[in-house]
Amino acid sequence: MRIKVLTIFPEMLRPMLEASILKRAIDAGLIEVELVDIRPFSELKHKNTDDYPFGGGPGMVMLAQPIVDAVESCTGEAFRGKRLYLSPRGRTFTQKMAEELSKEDELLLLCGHYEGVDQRAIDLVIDEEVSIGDYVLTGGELGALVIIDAVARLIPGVLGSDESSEDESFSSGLLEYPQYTRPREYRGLAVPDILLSGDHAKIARWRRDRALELTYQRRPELLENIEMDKKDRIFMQALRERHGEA
Ligand code: 6SD
Repeated sequence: MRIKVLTIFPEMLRPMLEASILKRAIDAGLIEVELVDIRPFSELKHKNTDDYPFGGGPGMVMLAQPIVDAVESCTGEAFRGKRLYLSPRGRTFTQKMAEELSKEDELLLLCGHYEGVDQRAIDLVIDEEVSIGDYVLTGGELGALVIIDAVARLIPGVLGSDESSEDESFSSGLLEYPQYTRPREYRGLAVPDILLSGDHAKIARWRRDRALELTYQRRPELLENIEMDKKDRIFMQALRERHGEA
C-alpha cells in the first residue's frame, strides 16, 4: 500500500515511521509512506499556507490553493485510493474502517492545522472526513499516524505470525484477556496457575471467560454483537447472577 500524508509539519510523523513495526513494514516494501510538505506548493511570496478567517474569529485558516495543488500533485489519473481529511467533524474511525482501508492500494491523508482548512479545499479534493475520536487536537498529524498504524498492521506480512492480528480486542469483538510473562511471581502477585498447566483447552477456556468477564464489566454494549456458544452462555449467566441481575 502507498500512503501519502500531506502536512505542513512532516517532521511530526517521521519518528513514528522510523521505529518498530512500521519501520519494518516500510523497509520490507509492504507499505510506502510519502510525507508531502504542503508549504512549497504555496504561490505566495513567503510561502505562507494560512490566513485570517473571513467573518473574523480566532486563529488562522489554511489556504485552499497550496492544499489543492499538493493533493493534485499526488493524485494524477492513476490515483485510485481514498482521499481522507482528519477532522473532529468526520466519521469516527473504527477497526471496521481500518479493515476496509487496508484493502486499498493507495491512501491520501490530509492533515490540517490551526483552526482548520478552507472549506473549498475539502469540497474540491477530499472524499471523506475522518475523526479519530471526540477530543480536539492541534492538527491532523496524530490522526494520520493512528490510521497508518491501525491499517498497516492488517496488511498481510506486516505482523509476524507471532504477532497475529486476529485474536485480539475489536477483531474478536471482545476486550482482551490478561497476559502474563516471567517471572511466575512478581511483588507477591502470582501468574494464574492454569496458564502454567500446559492444558491448552483449559487455557483457551480461561482466556475466553476472562475476555467475556472484562467485556461485561467495562464495555457491555460490545457483547451484543458476539457469537456465543453453549459454554459462553453458561458462563455469562453465572456472571449476571454474581452481579445480582439474575
Ligand atoms: C485543523 C485539525 C485537524 C485539528 C482533530 C481530529 C480529531 N479527531 N480531533 N482533533 C483535528 C484535526 C484537530 O487541524
